[in-house]
Amino acid sequence: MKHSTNSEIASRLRETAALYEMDDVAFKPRAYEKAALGIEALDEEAGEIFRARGREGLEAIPGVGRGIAEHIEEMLAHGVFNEYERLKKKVPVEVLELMAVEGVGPRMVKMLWQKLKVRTLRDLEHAARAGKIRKLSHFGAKSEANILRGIEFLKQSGGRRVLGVALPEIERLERSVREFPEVDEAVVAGSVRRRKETIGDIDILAVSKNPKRVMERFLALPEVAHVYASGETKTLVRLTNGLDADLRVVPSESFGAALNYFTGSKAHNVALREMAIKKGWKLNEYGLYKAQILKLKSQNHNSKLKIKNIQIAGKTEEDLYRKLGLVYIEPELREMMGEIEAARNNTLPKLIGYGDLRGDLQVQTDWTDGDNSIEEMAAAARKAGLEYIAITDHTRSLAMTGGMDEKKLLRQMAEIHALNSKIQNTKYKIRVLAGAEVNIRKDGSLDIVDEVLAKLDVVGAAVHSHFKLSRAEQTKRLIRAMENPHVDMIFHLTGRLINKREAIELDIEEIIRAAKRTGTVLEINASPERADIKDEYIKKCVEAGVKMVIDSDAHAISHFAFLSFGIAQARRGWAEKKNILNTLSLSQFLKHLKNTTGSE
Ligand code: DGT
Ligand code: CA
Ligand code: CA
Ligand code: ZN
Repeated sequence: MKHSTNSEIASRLRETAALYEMDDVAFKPRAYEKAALGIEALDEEAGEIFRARGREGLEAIPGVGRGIAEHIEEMLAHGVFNEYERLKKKVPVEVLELMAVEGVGPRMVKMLWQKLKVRTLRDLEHAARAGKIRKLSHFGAKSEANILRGIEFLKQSGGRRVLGVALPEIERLERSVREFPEVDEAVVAGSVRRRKETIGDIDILAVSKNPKRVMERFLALPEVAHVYASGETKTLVRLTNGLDADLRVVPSESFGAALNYFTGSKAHNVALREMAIKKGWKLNEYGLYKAQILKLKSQNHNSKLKIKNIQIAGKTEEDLYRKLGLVYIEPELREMMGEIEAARNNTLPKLIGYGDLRGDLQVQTDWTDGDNSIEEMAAAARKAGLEYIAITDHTRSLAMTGGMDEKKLLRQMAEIHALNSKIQNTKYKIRVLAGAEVNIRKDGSLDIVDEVLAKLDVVGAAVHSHFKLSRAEQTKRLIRAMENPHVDMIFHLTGRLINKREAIELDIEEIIRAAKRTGTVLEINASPERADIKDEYIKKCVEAGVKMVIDSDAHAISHFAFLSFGIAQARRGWAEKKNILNTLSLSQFLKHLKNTTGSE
């Protein structure tokens, strides 16, 4: 049996978490869940870590303790581990597949198995359509309908993966290919390079003089589970994580043209090709060509004409755009949203850069559902290059997260002030702001009184319940929250979870007008499954002059890495530095908030 890859290990750990939860075991589910996250965030294969540094190396992975390290070692050798098999025997079903349906949790999976012998997604759909679920105790017609809706939603997502979840693994694969001795250059193209929020597959482009050897090495990678097709220049495989990957090898003189072609989008490519045709040229994945007519003198003094295509660009993307009369277009903009026109007129935005953020305004701690203390989060943020963060733990109506009430908020505020004075005397400079992620109630009022909100440096308000209100009601609810003079920003406006939960219904134009009128900032939440607000809405905010912030929504020290996905999203929405407030210094940032009486 093949060594387990990181994604296989993470899935098994996640499944084990669910299996324990079915049995109401305390603590273990969370521990396995954390270990799965730790494995997913690695930029090295666990197998390599084990080979290089043994058990100790595994135990150094965040979230992995002694016991789970042993399980990983077992998986590296046999693909499974004992404890997993023992648990799985009791409920031998496709746990993760079933739990992918929104609203279906471990306990429900167990009951569906015991009562209806549901093992797979198909079984679940059959049972729901046959009206069997509503007849179970604890279930009703409503949960049956919800399950069917969830299944429908899953089908629509069509197997597309969330970029931020898949990216670490994709980048590892990119590095592996780049390190093949015969490869001069390798880049991931396609929707991954355009940083689309979800991706259909992975397109890798490599330059080599020995494509045959490159393909052989590619097929021998441990991540490759199945080969669909393999030729000299093109190979298509399925990876162990369930994603498909495409590898193309091109000669170096075609690299720019091929990169451009395989980055897409299709519509963007088609538009470029038409521009080339209008100039009398030809554009394909090998280059931009001009036809040259050669006159060949033949012996009887009649001349023969021959057409030869001469490459006029193709080694780099920059050359290609320049020859077509365009300035360079960043991959995140290549969606036919007006970028070609803007490139021709030299009016493209100067996009916010990946190193431009100086603060993070949504950070959770162990005061509620985060893993780490305020100080640990501050230190990690500092390490991630930030100058300020706001601590924004959930407020009371989110009871399951141990939400903060007014008293607890005031206590936390005191601790934050104490921490700031302590930090001032140390070398690591970061400023911690006191904030909160306040719940917006059904009627648009908040669950923390104004007097306490007034004392916080930063207040974010968010919807965490009543997701199914009508568009008119939902819009009114949000606008009422924005009208509160203490609410500086709205967190994850639409509440969607990609592939899991649909966005709430909103009149976005009206929301943007209200944000502008009230001076409320809208958040771009960088947590991979949220990516909320989406690129299209960001562009509308840019056009309307509504300010935004990019937040990690960190619940653990490793989550500051999410910020780059938020920046990608902002770039896809044509945002410049000036549109994003947390590119500013702390003092400048605070001046843009509604309520500037904070502790600055
Ligand atoms: P995905 O994989 O669904 O997330 O989206 P993409 O954009 O990565 O699409 P994919 O993987 O089908 O193809 C990669 C790129 O190759 C695509 O963005 C543009 C280029 N491409 C593929 N098929 C065609 C085509 O039929 N015509 C043109 N002009 N370009 C194509
Ligand atoms: Ca693709
Ligand atoms: Ca593809
Ligand atoms: Zn939230």
